[in-house]
This record gives sequence, structure tokens and C-alpha cells, in this order.
Amino acid sequence: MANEANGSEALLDDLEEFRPIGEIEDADRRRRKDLDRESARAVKGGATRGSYRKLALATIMLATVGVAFALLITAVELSKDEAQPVYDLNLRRGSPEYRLFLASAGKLLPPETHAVLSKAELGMKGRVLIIGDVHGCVKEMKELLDAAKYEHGLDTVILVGDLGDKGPYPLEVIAEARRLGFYSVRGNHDDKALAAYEAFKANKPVPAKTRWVKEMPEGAAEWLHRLPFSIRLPAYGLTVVHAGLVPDVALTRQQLGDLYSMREVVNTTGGWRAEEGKCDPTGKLGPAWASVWDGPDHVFFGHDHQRGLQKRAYATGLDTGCCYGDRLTAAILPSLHELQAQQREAEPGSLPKPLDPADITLISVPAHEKYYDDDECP
Ligand SMILES: [Mn+2]
Repeated sequence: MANEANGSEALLDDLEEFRPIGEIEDADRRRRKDLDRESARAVKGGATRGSYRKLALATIMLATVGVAFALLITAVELSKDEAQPVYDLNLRRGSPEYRLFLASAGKLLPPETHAVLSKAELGMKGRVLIIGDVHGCVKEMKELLDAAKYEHGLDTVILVGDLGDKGPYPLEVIAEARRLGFYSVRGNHDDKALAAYEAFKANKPVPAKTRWVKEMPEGAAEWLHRLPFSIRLPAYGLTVVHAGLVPDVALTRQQLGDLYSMREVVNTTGGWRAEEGKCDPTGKLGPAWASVWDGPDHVFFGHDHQRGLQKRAYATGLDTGCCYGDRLTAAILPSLHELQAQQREAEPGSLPKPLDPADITLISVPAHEKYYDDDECP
């Protein structure tokens, strides 16, 4: 009702510019009489112009709802005939397609999104080696393992993801990781590789940068598909993700897309919000997430070669841009046996403490050459 009155006022305002005041007042009086008669009839419950209008409106609304429902049913029926949705190769974070992708569990998501490595799986005597973004640099990966005196069957190796793209030997990196029983989290490029593989299988175009997936054995694709978004080692108080975590948000409540794409966080009234922060190494949008991460787990991650090695109190960034001609870096952690011996010496009978940054040894090897140019940032 208020709207109707405002509407009339607006109409009168317009007319006032063109008609003499007397005429306007006459018209206004007539209009008010009409309205009075109409409302009097409405109170009596008789059929009025107003109630006809309401009836017509209700009919139109009912018809609209009916048509919408029919369209929905048709859409559902049509979608049943369509093949399984294939990855959208250009997913923008936050886009409806992206949300659909994250929601389409089963085919596209790994069977286990957040993996845990127990003490039994790690063993007491082997060390833990966490390696930064390899991006097809298989020669450097082997040299890094040699430099770390890696012992197969004893040490546990965890890759931070982004095994292929950019560098020269993506398939060899995956083959070597599978052969040696490495663990890895899923990086954004592993996801792109899977998407490209799905597209290739469906006879759809594959982006030039990801053509290598055409040679990928099915077992390798399945291995990539199974990579979880995070790996936790409770015995060490550490978590490995490809890109980052939003502070103050439980692991299981984190957006999976953030885990492999974020670099920075923006402070909002509702808490921190993840930002991809691509080409923003000076943090104009917000600080590097790792600089504000305050545990409890120590997080090892990659994905941010522009910032390079990050040594924070509760996080270590390991992407030192090997494919860009820089270095490949690993963090080495002592065996649980050794850690426990140290802790017993320090505080007899105490509970296991969080990972001490002093227990992290960093090691790196130089890239043989610059395999890829960072042409994506100005
Ligand atoms: Mn990445």
C-alpha cells in the first residue's frame, strides 16, 4: 500500500511541472473520492477493482510457479541424459562452476580429502623429508634425495604437490614418486593435469601446457586422483598442504580450493578470508597466510615461489622456484626415535611438544636450467 501511495505522489510530482495547480487539486480530489469508494466497498467484502487485481496477480503468480516447476523438471530430466560432467579447464575460484566442481565428490575429488599418517606408517627410525614444488624437475629431485642421503624403505617422503607442468619431466616425476612410495598432496597443477586427462579421455581439447597428460598411464592418473588435499602427521604435530590454510578455521571446515590456491589472507569482520594473491608477493591484498598462522600444527607448503623460502614460527614455505631456474628445497625432520630421545633429555616425562623449528633442517639443490619463464605476472 505504501508503494502505491508513493507511486501516485511521484506521478503528481511529474504532472505539477506541466499543469496549473487548480487542475492538479481537482484531479487529486477526484482520485481521493475514487479511492474512498473503493476502500468502502472492499471493507464490505464486495468484488472491487482492487480485489480483481489481487485475484489476477495471484493467478499470474501461480502460473509463474507452475511454469518454473515444469522447467525445473525438464532440466532435471535433460541432465539425466548428459554424460558425467568433465572438469572445466578454466575454473575461477569462487565461480559457480568451481563450487560445482568442489561439490561433485566421487569422480573428481580424491577418496580421502584429509589423510593422516600414523606412527606405525612412519616407523620410529626413518626421517621425514618434505619436498617443495617439483614441477617436472626430476633430475633435481633425484639430486635432492641424494643430498639428503635418502634411505628407501626407511625415510618417508612427502611432496607438497605440483608434480608436473612447467618443467621438462612431469611423467618421470610421477613415475619416480610412485616407484619409491612417496606421499603427496594435491596441488593446483595436479588438479589441472587431472582435468586435462579427463578432457583428453573425452576427446576434448587439452591446453598446450598440459599436453604431457596424453602420455600419462592410467595408473598414474589414478594415483594423481587419489592425492589428498592435506596430510597430517600427528606424531610430529605437522600438516602438509599445497598452498595454505586459513587461520582459526578447523581443517575439515577449510575450503578445499583454498588449500591448493591461497597465498594470502584478508582480515574481515568474519575472520580471515583466503586470497589467491597471485602476483602479489609484497602482500598488497593482505599478509602471507603463513605469517599469521599460529598453529597448533606446523604447516609445510609450496605454491608461492615469488616469496620463496618462508621460515615462520608455525609454517615453512618450500617453493623455491626450481622450474624457474632457482632451487629445489626439502625440509628434513629427525626420526621419531630421535625426537623422543631429545624430548626425554629436555623434560623427562613431559608430553610431546609441538614441532620445534630448530628440528627442521633445510636442504636445497640448484636447478640445472631455467625451464619456465614466469610470464604470468607483470
Ligand atoms: Mn601451485
